[in-house]
Amino acid sequence: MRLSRYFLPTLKENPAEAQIVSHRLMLRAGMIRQEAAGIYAWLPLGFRVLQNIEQIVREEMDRAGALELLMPTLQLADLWRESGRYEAYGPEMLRIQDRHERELLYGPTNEEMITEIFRAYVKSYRNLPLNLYHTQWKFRDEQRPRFGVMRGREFLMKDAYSFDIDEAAARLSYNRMFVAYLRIFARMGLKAIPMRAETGPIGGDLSHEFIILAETGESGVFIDKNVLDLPVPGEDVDYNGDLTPIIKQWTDLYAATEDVHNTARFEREVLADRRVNTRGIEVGQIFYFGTKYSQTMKAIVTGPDGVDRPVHGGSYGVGVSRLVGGIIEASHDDNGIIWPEAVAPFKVGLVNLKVGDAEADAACADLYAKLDKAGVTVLYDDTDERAGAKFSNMDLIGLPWQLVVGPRGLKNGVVELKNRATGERSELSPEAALNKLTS
Ligand code: 5CA
Repeated sequence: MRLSRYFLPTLKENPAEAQIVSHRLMLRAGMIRQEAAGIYAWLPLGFRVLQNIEQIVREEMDRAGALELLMPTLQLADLWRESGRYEAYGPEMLRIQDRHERELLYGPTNEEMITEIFRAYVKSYRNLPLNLYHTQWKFRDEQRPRFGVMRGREFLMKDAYSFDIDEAAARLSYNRMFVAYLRIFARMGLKAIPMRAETGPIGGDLSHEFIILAETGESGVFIDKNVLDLPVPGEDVDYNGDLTPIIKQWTDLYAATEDVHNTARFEREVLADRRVNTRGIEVGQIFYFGTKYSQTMKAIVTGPDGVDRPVHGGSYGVGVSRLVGGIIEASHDDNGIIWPEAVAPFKVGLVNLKVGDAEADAACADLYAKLDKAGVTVLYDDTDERAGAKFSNMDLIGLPWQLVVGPRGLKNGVVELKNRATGERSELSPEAALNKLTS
């Protein structure tokens, strides 16, 4: 992509309304635009990151055996009356009427709708286990939308729903999602720690929140610091095998949000020098809620013994849009964002120091074409801004690599490659730079 043809409305000044660094940097880097309190338009650069995150989540959900579908944002109020949550959900729910005065709502979550889909088709244990998911916009009329996309009113969530014949099978489904979540966040360069948590309006008694540590986070957390060094399962993890050793390893060490924190247990189980009390950002939450929805909504399956019973369910959310802010909170410096390669909007920022110089233009065109051909995403700064402004812009938007090309270097046969995360720079031939970026 050529910057001269791109839409990247960066800001020089710090926006006054932004209280935390990720919100500030997302606005300054031209990633989002606020359209109303807690409602954002995703500009091209931000949208690329959002899509990269969504894709990682998709790949790991698919690997774990979940099936993707897409449910609508609008739902019938009557569906929520069946579960009893229409009234219970309160003012956070955005209620809407259509021209026929039919009551609708903008979905804050999809337990009711997926249960309705499930009960329409699935009648037998033979079709279980089943895990269906989608990535769809949600609306929650939060009392205090804040911190940009971290606590929005409209936000993108991946939500998955599992169906099993009994509690034992449902716990296996829960474990599969637990492991998939470890992988999802690790692939984004995050250390997300599963913590025992409260279930709130979703219900049930088994739940973990996945939380990344950050001073600006909204949740207070207590952890054994050894949990930070636990290994994340590789992509060869066998989802049909026994996952309990992994779950045990991750749940044996103390890690809890302040809502469920138990001081006595913390002090008994964790040596003083390993106790950490800090804050964190909840990037995902998983729930096992048993027959809470299937009982009221009559999602009944026949077991191998011929007896009918309500299906056992769980739900599993990832805050896809919140993650964009969360990753920035975890990875930035004074100059701007530092994207982990897996989610970066482009891998390389190609900087032409002297647009109009025949040699520099030709070298950049050649590098750009070759990188593109090798499948490496490039943002090519072909504008006539001065060098200093180009550098600070590249640092701000945080692409993992900056490839700097100017007439002076070319005379010596070299270009400069800078690693955004380490700040390390090296001078090397254009071919060597290509090799490094494509290998
Ligand atoms: N139905 C369940 C699981 S699918 C559910 O809704 N869970 S949740 O309420 O915990 O939301 C899932 C994830 O969405 C959270 O972990 C969080 O990362 C994200 N999320 C929740 N509320 C917001 C919000 N207001 N803004 C941005 N992200 C949010």
